[in-house]
Amino acid sequence: MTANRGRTIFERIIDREIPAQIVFEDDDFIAIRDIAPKAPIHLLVIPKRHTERVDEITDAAEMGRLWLTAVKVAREQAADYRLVVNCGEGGGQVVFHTHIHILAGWEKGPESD
Ligand code: IU
Repeated sequence: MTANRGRTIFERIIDREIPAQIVFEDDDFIAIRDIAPKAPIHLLVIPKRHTERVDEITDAAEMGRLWLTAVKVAREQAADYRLVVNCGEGGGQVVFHTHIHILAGWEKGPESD
């Protein structure tokens, strides 16, 4: 058995070792509710293939599928939304498995809360 050392929380969620509120899943992606929401709706769209950060994805089709999935999941939740990617420690990234934040649900836009 491979030890869990080095695997991120998101890989453990994908493998169902840790529970999460899953709002979407297909063969390549999973979308969950953020455990510490920074907006009324705060989801994370996570590719199942492990990369540490979004700029490690070099295949245009793979990057396209990631963004198309984020937009699809976002539009199922809200008419308007914000997509955010934190890339690297200096960019505010805390979990080093690529993910896109979907933030939405404010009454009057992101600065209204
Ligand atoms: P970041 O882009 O790496 O900074 O975002 C990581 C997000 O993962 C952050 O918003 C956390 O609240 C969220 N998160 C989570 O939803 N569940 C967890 O178990 C952990 C972090 I650790």
